[in-house]
Amino acid sequence: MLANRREIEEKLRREGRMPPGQVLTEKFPVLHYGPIPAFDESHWDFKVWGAVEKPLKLTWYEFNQLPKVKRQYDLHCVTRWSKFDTEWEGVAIQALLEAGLVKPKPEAKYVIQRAEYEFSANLPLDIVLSDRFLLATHYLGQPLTPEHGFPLRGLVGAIPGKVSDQDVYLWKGAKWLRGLEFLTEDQKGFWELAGYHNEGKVWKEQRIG
Ligand SMILES: Nc1nc2c(c(=O)[nH]1)N[C@H]1C(S)=C(S)[C@@H](COP(=O)(O)O)O[C@H]1N2
Ligand SMILES: [Mo]
Repeated sequence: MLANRREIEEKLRREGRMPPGQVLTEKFPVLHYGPIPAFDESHWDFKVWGAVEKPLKLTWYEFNQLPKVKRQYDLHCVTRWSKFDTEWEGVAIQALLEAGLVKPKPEAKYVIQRAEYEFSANLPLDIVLSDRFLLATHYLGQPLTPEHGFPLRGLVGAIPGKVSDQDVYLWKGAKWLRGLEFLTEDQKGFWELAGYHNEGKVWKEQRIG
């Protein structure tokens, strides 16, 4: 078992998929600050506002009418575990753009995810618009578990086999996501204000600010 794990880890390193300072995990650790919020469908909404042509508000029912995609991601946590080829499903931001529901203003440059209990996480707009970001509802074919963000989380991961300078640590995806605020100027999120690096790029090991 252990030998096998080492072999897999060695292979990932040889393939250049293991960022510096990371180790392989096959578990899915749970990490967050504060309690797990309850989901109440009658009060839940998903909002988009700020530097967009028109604000958007969707109920859980409406959100689930949007087309969903399946994606695989390599996840890199700043606490030094990495998990590879994880299988997710959710709504791509591109789907919101294509449906005409969200039109970023030309001056929009950043997006801050707003979650339950005032949690937030900031990212540059180009990362949010890329395939590495997903509004995730399912993991391994099942709805998210409460501790991993049910009913909706912002998820940011690396695309397997496609190492990029835009790969950022997992903290930059907000569990229990309730909205996206588009911004013209960057604003730090919860962990960034607590001392984590503002950009959090994994290949540069941007762990603390
Ligand atoms: N709402 C919320 N989302 C959050 C956090 C949090 O504290 N609150 N922590 C982040 C951090 S630091 C990490 S590493 C990942 C962990 O996701 P996981 O628990 O699914 O592994 O969630 C991120 N999203
Ligand atoms: Mo974290």
